[in-house]
Amino acid sequence: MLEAIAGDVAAIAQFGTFLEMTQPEIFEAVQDDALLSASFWVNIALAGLSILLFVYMGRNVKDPRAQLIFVATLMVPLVSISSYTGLVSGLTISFLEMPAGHALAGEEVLTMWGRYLTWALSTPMILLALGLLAGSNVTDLFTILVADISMCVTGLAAALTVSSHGLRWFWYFISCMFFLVVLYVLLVKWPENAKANGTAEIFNTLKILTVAMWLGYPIFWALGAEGIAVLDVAITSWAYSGLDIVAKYIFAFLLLNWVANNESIVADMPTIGSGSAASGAAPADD
Ligand code: RET
Repeated sequence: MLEAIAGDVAAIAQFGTFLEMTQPEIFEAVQDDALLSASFWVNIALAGLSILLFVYMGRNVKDPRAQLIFVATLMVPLVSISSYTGLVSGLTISFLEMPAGHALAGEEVLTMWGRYLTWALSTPMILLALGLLAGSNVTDLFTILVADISMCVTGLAAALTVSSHGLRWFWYFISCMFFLVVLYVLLVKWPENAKANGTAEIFNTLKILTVAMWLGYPIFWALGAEGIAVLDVAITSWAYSGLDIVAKYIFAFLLLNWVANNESIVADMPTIGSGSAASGAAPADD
């Protein structure tokens, strides 16, 4: 009986690390830091404008595959506006006490865990759109999507682990391994498909943009307050927000602009799941 109570107390104490500050207090802390809150509001505004622009750009798109690229890509600013609303309201931010061994050990560090959570929704949409553009087969598409979601969820675990400094970095390492799988499909598998399907030029532009931007996220995680803490929270947040602007809105604009102007190329590509998309040898069957 006593053991059970002691267990409950320990569980509440552990949970307390996440709940020490109330949501209104976190909201106030964000508002008081003009640089930090600007890094959120700028993205809310850009995501809103992007949603309107992309809906307008897609108004005449008729082919189902091109429409699917539009829907997947439109999800990116839709997830983004929700993600940043979560951050700015304090809902998806916590102050976590860093474990021994961390540069800020014992201090309460503002952790924007909502970012990592919502990346698990937005990044698969980016990759789905790219896979459709390249003409991926089902295996590569499934592989990249599960690796990507796993990368985001293990990145979330790295940020939320406060029991051990070593385990924070172990989660980070696991996340990087998943990231390597994502990079492999993007850099090795899909360029072959895109070449066979006549979308190589736009695919390669978007591939370079994506790889260059995505590499920035683990670098800033490692340099920011969650990692070795050489960058403060507001600067790290701006770094993520800046990467987001290019990796999401500029990426999406380039992709959708191309699809809207080249709908027939997309329409003539082999259907995903036809089995031979990887070789590019299959005739269009839709
Ligand atoms: C983390 C930390 C752990 C190691 C790695 C990471 C990679 C994150 C990436 C995020 C991309 C986000 C995008 C969001 C758009 O909405 C989680 C930072 C590898 C690549 C493009």
